[in-house]
Amino acid sequence: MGYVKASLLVGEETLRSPTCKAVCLFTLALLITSTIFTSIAIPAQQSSISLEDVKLTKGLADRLGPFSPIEESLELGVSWARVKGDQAIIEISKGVYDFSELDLEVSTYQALGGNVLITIFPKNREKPSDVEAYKQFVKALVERYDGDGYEDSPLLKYPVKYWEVMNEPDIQFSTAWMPAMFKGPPEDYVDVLKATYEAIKEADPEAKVVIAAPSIINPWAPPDTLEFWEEVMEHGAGSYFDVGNVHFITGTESEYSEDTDFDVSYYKELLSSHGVEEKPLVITELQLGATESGEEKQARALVKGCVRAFAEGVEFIMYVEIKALEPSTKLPEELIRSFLIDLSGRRRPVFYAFKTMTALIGDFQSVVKLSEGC
Ligand SMILES: [Ca+2]
Repeated sequence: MGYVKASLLVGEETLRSPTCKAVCLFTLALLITSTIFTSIAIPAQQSSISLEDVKLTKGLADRLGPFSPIEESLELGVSWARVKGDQAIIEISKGVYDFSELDLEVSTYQALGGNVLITIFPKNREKPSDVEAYKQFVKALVERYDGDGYEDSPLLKYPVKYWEVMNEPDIQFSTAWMPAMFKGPPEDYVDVLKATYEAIKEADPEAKVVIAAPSIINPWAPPDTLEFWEEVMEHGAGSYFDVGNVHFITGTESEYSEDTDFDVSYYKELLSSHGVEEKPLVITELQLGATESGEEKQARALVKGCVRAFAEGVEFIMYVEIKALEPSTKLPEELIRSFLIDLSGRRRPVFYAFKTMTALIGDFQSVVKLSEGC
């Protein structure tokens, strides 16, 4: 493995946009690894694998997702996939688990070099009435994919080490295209987080527990959204996750600037204001909407925002959707405007910006902020 120290000027160098200012916006030194990727086929029933081994496995040094749809993902050079570990689907009767669908999903991504984060959902998307039974489910789930050779999926190629505890639990209402994410007050979510954390660590002490992200975390967020997360932190959530989590969801280019860090700074303030120690961060949902006239800005903001987020300590970022994966009639206009490939199949500038970014910085090992100007 060799290392190349490179300096990246984010802006006109990357996107060649005629509207970019000629001056430096954000200069970062990136240590880009030139790792020789070798496919490490690990028989599922052999010796245990450490977290460090995972990072050396094919494709796992990459920092971007999603890994779906597969063909476009391979072209874009992304590697992170996010799949559901849903108790309602897996626990077919009390204490009886059917992992067949998830086994296949995980192994498909892994076979192509993808890294997998699994989002855990308790049955009914609420605090379980039987917490111990829920913990047994979580332990069985983690044991299935931890790669320690004990009760592993026979299809497992390398371990799953990142586990997200539900999704945007502050969304407690359903819409035509989106179910309620959680039913219950903030303290109930903390109870789910605690139970999940304890079960995960019992099954695999090396695993990383990722807290659910707020649906919105900025000064424009609805007051009840911010209050939900204030209360989550006040109820001691900080002791029950290893990795913080941010979502940045926008509908048009008017909702973000090219100076964005995808709300990472607001999230850090949320944690620090409640005495939560600094933690690594991930962005499990990024959505940059743009009208046709805003597509250039969308492309620039993607690259600049990703670099700024990485500089703030974000480990990996997953874009919400590369293209429509279901009939567009079901989807809101805001989401459609964020696709890298539009409904006619046209690749928007943001698609090429994404592809260029993964080629240039997809495998960086560390990032250091040198200066910030303009
Ligand atoms: Ca195992």
